[in-house]
Amino acid sequence: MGHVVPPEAAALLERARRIVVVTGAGISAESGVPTFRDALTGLWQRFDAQALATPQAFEDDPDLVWGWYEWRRSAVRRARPNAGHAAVAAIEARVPGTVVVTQNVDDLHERAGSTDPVHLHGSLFAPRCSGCSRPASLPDVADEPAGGRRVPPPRCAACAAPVRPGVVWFGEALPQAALDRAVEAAASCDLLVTVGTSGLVYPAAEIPQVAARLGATVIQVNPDETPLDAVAEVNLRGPAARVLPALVAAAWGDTMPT
Ligand code: BJW
Ligand code: ZN
Repeated sequence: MGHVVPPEAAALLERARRIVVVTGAGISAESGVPTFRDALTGLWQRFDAQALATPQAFEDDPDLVWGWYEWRRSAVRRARPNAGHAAVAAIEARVPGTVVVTQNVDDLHERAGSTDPVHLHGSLFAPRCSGCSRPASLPDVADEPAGGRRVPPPRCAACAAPVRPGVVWFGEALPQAALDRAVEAAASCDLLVTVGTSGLVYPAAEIPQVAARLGATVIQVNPDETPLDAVAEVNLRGPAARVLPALVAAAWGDTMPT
């Protein structure tokens, strides 16, 4: 695997009975899905992702924002889960009851075999009406051009309002059932592994803090420092697709599917 994991991290995983894995954009980086804070390219290079992911941006320029989501949906469809996603699924298989909580709007955990990941920030694949909230079907599109393009959002079949992405934008509430599941799991786990998140966006960033406060051990996997360094007992600095398989192998031997 090429990555050395400290034996105490492997021992923590091996001993854990209730595990929560919290993931962010970094776990999908090695699948070629840009993280949220990576510079945008193509049509979007002069925009800041933080400014596009708002209800105001969609209201001001729905074609620009819908086009951005179509472009990302197209990129995710072409991407494949990586060894980091597979390692998370291997932890679930090994320790029943493991809860995967993701901030990601891609479906790479599901495609790697995770059973029922909690999506705190929604999904690229579940658009809904911006007026009446009715679920909308996805437009059947060919791959988006590499540079992206403006695309007018489809109209709701029931009320004709524009269809919006089924994701959580800044200033919007997280889906309550997902947040409840995540907080309950964090409050009752003995080990939380946080992977590839900057730990800057709330309330998601609170979940590892809740676990730590209530006595769980936190392991963090991230090549960079984050505010979560402070709550993590072990910081594994490196890319998820290398570190997570090495961690799983160090805990249980080579049980990873290849
Ligand atoms: C690797 C790697 C590799 C790279 N391997 N790692 C408290 C204080 C201050 C502000 C607030 C607060 N509470 C709420 C707020 C406001 C706001 C907020 O948090 N703002 C902050 C910016 C300060 N929060 C909200 O608005 C939330 N809503 C809310 O609070 O509602 C209140 C309310 C209640 C009731 C009624 C109404 C309102 C909503 C937040 C929604 C976030 N949505 C987004 C967009 C989703 C859709 C989309 O994708 O387009 O979610 S923003 C974006 O950030 C996205 C992500 O899920 C989220 C987190 O990002 P993530 O995953 O951490 O990615 P990055 O890019 O930040 O970091 C990548 C990391 O990976 C880095 O650390 C790299 O080092 C690492 N990495 N390669 C491992 N190979
Ligand atoms: Zn509608």
